[in-house]
Amino acid sequence: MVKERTIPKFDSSKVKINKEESLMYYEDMVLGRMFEDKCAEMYYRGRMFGFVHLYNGQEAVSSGIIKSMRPGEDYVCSTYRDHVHALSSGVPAKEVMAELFGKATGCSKGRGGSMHMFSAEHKLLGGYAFIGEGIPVALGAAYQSMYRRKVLGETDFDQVTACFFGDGTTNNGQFFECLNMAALWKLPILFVVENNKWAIGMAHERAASQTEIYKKASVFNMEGYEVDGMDLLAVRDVAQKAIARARAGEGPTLIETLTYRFRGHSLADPDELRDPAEKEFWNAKDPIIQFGKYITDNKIATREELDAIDKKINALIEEAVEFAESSPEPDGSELYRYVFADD
Ligand SMILES: Cc1ncc(C[n+]2csc(CCOP(=O)(O)OP(=O)(O)O)c2C)c(N)n1
Ligand SMILES: [Mg+2]
Repeated sequence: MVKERTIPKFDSSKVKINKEESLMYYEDMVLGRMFEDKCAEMYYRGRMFGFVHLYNGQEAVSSGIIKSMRPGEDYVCSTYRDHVHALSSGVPAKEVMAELFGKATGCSKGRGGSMHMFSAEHKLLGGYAFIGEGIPVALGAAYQSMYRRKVLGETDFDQVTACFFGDGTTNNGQFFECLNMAALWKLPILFVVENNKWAIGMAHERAASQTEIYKKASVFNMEGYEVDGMDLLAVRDVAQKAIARARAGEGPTLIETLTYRFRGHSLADPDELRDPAEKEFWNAKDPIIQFGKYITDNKIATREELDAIDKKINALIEEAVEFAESSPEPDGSELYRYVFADD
């Protein structure tokens, strides 16, 4: 029997969520899952190249945080595990898929690939391949929100930034420096740690002197929460609180989500290090199955309605692949375009 860190089960009996909202979260998680399953298939068929890091298992974190924000207005900053954050941010699946195929129609015009999804329109600040690299970028976005409101007097400017990164990244310097500045200047930012227990093949408890990451908030006089990252409603609850605090000018929040990636670190990882009992423990917490059960048990919607969503998303992903396959490669003559903002 594996010993896993657990926290008390979130009490969903007091949650207020209507049908439309429930199905919106469910659909977003299904989109993330099916998109990634299709990526694996396309990668192994040789349609995409380079490193591809999938998000299977962690969907409740992306959907619970991003879908609780204001789409297209609030900022999102990601890592190399960025496809699903891009989808939750509203970047169309076909543009994410085309980016993975390196096509000109991709959201980064085929220049970025898997680890560099970007969309100015959807306020996606990018995926970053160096761990911790996105944290100062997100901090800058939050700083400009504060500056516009407090210094330039744009009083109704209440944009919030969500910055995602992994457990391993919290041992890097940027994490500490940026938490300090965010707390000092009361910036409207959510630092969302996706603690999936592993940094490639390094177990979190072997790398961190304090394994409960949310506790690191206290030394910066910041709010810190631990939350069941496999429970959509628990993540949504903590996100709503942190977003409200940020909008009210009350400053940043560190949210440690306890989650798990169902696949290896990247599609090049044979995933032989992790104990099968550990995988089994976390597989049983599948966030989509859990939330689907909540919806049907509470008679919010029927299984048939959920199946219809699954079918719709499946068709959308097939279309995304067709779009990516039939899109042109970036033109060689345009190699130097989009290097500077003016382009
Ligand atoms: C600055 C830097 N050092 C090392 C690496 C190599 N590297 C790639 S992923 C990774 C592990 C990160 O683990 P974690 O932050 O837990 O994120 P996860 O992959 O689990 O989502 C490392 C060390 C890197 N990308 N950037
Ligand atoms: Mg990790």
